[in-house]
Amino acid sequence: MPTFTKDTTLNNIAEKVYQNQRLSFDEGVYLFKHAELGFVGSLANYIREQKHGNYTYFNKNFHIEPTNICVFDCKFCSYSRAIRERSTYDAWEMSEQDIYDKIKSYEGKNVTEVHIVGGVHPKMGLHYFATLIKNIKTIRPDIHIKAFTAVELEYMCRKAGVSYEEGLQLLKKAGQNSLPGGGAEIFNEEIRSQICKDKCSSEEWLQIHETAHRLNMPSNATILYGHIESYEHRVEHMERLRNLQDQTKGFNAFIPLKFRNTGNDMAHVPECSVIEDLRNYAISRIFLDNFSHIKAYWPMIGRNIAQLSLAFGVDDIDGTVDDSTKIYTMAGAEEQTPVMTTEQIIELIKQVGRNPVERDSVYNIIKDYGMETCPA
Ligand code: V47
Ligand code: SF4
Repeated sequence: MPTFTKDTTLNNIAEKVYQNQRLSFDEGVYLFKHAELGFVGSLANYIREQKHGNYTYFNKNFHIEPTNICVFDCKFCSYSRAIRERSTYDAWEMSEQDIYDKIKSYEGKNVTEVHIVGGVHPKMGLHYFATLIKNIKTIRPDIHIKAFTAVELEYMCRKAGVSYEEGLQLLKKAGQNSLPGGGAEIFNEEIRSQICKDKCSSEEWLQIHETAHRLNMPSNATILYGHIESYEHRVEHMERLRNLQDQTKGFNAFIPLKFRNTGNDMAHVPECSVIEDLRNYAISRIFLDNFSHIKAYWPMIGRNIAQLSLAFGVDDIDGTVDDSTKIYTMAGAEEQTPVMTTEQIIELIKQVGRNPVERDSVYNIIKDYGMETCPA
């Protein structure tokens, strides 16, 4: 077994990784507190290549954000507007027809997924969204609909007076296929009460994902990191996800989201460094042994760091995205026009010596692009 460092605890952790053994909470925290980027990077890359070789996944998708009107007031959110601000220039509410027109604008284009999330609008409820999903599926029967964070779902179900199971069953019957990973933020309730106090609790977030998995609706999971949380909070968050994944196996990907501080009530909190972003990807890859995929969301982190992340445990960079709306751009994300053509995404992956693979929303391979034109 190679020795990486003089630190015996780190060497023991490395040995566990090479023997496919699960790390404990304390070991996860130890990595965050004591391991350098090179150390965690090489362990994460080992796991990534064990699981996926050189494959780097992406899909052809686009986003719809029906509204940024929101009943909640998360301190880190740059994009939501209260209902009383609905007539201000930067608030929007798409009509049903706007949404159908957007779906129709992709006619003849071989996108495979639409990602629908937005603010939690007081007037757009469960039955409204069930009809919307049903009509989208009529217009575009082949498309995979990944929609509604657990935060939106908790509110919809509560307002409609139905259980999570009843609400999700209705949406599934209408044509919703899976759930995105948003709204998880940081599960620790003390931190949650400081950054997003009104919205669904960590327990509710986990219950909704557990219910979805039971109904055969897979989902993703996120973490919002790099603000006022501690390393213990990050590991606690991942441990709770790892426990649920042991039970359900319903999570596809884990998506770390870097806190961005432009235009929100946490603008005084500095953003973390690129080194910390990469360490966070790597430690996620090492700790979440039962998650198949770690995703770098390139519109948020930028194309260059997304490329770098592929050497630090990441195997998925989301998709072509075509996001004309604003959740990240308003928070200061790298990409002001988050859209890449398939050719650009393939080039981005090949440039760093990885093998681009187009996938569908549940990671069936659609096309393997090989590695024939590798970088200089
Ligand atoms: O939950 C909001 C985050 C999330 C900020 O499942 C911010 O494939 C950083 O979850 N700085 C929603 N992050 C988006 C999301 C997502 C994105 C891409 C793919 C998938 C998927 C899911 O956006 C929110 C919140 O954590 N967010 N504001 C901010 N200032
Ligand atoms: Fe609303 Fe989501 Fe923004 Fe929170 S993060 S205020 S729930 S849109």
